[in-house]
Amino acid sequence: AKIYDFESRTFDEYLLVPNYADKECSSENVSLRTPIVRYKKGEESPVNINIPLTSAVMQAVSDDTLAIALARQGGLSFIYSSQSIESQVEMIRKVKRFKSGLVVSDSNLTPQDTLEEILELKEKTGHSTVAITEDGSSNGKLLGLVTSRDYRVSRLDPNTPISEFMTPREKLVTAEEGISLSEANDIIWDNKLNQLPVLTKDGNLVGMVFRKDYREHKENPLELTDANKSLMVGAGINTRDYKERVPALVEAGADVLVIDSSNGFTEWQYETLRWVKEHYDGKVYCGAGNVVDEEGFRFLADAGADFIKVGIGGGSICITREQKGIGMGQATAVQIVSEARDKYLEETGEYIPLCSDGGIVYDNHMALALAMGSDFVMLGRYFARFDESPTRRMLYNGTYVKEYWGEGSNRARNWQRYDAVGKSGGMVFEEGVDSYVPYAGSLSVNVEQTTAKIKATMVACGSRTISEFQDKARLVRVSSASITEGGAHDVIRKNTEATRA
Ligand code: MZP
Repeated sequence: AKIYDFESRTFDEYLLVPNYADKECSSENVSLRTPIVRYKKGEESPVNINIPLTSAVMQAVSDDTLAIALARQGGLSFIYSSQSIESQVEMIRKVKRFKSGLVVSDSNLTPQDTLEEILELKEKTGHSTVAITEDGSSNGKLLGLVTSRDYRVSRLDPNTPISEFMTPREKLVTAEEGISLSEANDIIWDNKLNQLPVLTKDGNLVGMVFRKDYREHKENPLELTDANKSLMVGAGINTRDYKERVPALVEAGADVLVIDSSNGFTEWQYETLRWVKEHYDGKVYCGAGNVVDEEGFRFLADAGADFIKVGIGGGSICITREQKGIGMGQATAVQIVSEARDKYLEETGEYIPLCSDGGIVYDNHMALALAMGSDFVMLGRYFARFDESPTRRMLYNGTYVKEYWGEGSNRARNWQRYDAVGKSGGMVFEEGVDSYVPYAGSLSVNVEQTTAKIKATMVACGSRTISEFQDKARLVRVSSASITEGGAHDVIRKNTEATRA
């Protein structure tokens, strides 16, 4: 056996050392846009996301609802593959059908109608938000709004009348026709809203401005709504039924695929990647993984992977290291693979984005993963905590939690991910656990706070783009004594609930 002469380490064992930052280096000037698929040096990646956050290929995390919420923030979900091809395709379709703006014309819905009718309308039109007017017509007086989050809260009883979960008009901030986007922006941010209905003087709804529309259309202050743009969505695939699954996902409009597996250094992955690349003449993008070393990276890079996921055994619900004794500390894995990626770029002129997958607990870990060479991160536990994740919210020992289980748990039974087929055709032992995570509210509020922290870290390191951050970052290892020094210490905390996030 070869025994490496270094220890593998994780994010908590590193800190970033500030670089000089000039006055121009401020959060407003930081861009978190990042490439997600392979590109030639000097060119642009054909697929980019606006924030470096993707959601894990997991039943408890990435369904169509979470995918829509995350895409609206500029990130990307990979819809889970441990479900039938038909239901995964349907989720992709729902994301692609989603219209980020809303004006439901002549929906005929009034507060007396029931949730069931709203759900039917949502299904038919793909709208995420429905306006309820007095007479059910688009010219009628606006009485309130129902957003997709409301549907989820109320989905238990389809007979609930709309009025019970509708946000009444008085609670919405309205603006007269012709408001500029910068004015709308101020109202939205001051009132912590997600959307701002735009009404005529008579109270008729003429459009809707969403938080994200402002950012995208800053230069075009008269544009009020963005009704028909489709959102980006990714999809997980496996190395068993890809010949049927991939064509169906591509047809449904998936923007990028990823082979979901706990270990990517296998002939299974090679065959799957080659099939996708050859079958679609390189026009369908497919990531692969997971790997933790140079050999694994090279293997997948040569096989044609468009991005490569790094990480084995670090996931919060993962017991692979305990069960099989394989893996590597996440920070070291990212460092080693990003060095291999840079070497590959020098040799071939092709840049392959890296995704640090699993084990991210605090927001500062995301910044560290980027500094160490990842282009984006993949998160399971982080997203599972939000309203939009597919799992139940419940009270557990007096606090709200949401359920979160691993793909290798008996609950998910995703044997394709582990290439572990027993005699009976399923998993022989578990590699993941079934658990709860603390409920944390809405995705948009949390993601905004997280991205604000990542930007602040980049500013402290004198960087305005992720690639500048990767080049400039200087990191230092910390002793366990200095980890203690880094938290609040030697004081009596007033709020004992407060935790680092
Ligand atoms: P985390 O964000 O919860 O720490 O980790 C999420 C990642 O854990 C996923 O993206 C996936 O790579 C990995 N995962 C998913 N299920 C299991 C399991 O059951 C697992 N062991 O390790």
